[in-house]
Amino acid sequence: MVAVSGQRYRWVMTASERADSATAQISDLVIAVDHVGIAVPDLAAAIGWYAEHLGFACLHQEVNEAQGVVEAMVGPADAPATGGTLIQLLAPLDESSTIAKFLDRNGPGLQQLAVRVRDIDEVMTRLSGAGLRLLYDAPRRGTADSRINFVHPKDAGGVLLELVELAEH
Ligand code: KFV
Repeated sequence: MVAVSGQRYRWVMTASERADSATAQISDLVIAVDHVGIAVPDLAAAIGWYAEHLGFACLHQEVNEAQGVVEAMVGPADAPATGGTLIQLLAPLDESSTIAKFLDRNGPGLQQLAVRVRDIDEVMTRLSGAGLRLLYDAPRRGTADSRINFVHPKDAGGVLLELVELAEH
């Protein structure tokens, strides 16, 4: 069941849909490319760059202490209504951040690809069952109270692949 919320399109799972997840095709559980994450040294400057050159709005900003980032979601102003793919700008909170390490090694650039899923627990079961390494044993808190996990880049063609299940607000 697709529901429209104030933030974006979401899959709001009914109890029977959740029960059906175990037998669903993986293509039924992986809904869309949610966002592409870009490591940046200066969040305000990056938000300004996307506004000036692509006309993107800053749709959400937060600090995620556990992930060591200050982040902003930018994209077309109507993306919340259409469920369109966003760009996540990720700046390090401090030198211990994974983003600080990424910037030191690679400089600014693409850090991750995030796919939107429903029932992240079932998707994790499928992927770990297929031999892919997940970074966390259980989903952790992501942007706007989403539930997230990551597939190790060495098991995903050199791409840090995030799984994100949006919150049901
Ligand atoms: N993309 C591709 N390859 C990568 C990579 C990346 N982002 N990060 C590391 N690698 C490669 C690296 O080049 C190296 O290859 C290997 O993976 C292991 O690197 O051929 P090489 O040289 O052996 P490590 O272990 O040195 O890298 P390290 O940085 O210590 O750890 C990598 C990883 C993926 C485990 C770490 O970055 C991590 O835990 N990432 C998940 C958490 C995260 O990225 N948080 C920031 C975003 S927060 C977020 O997205 C949120 C809040 N949200 O809701 O969306």
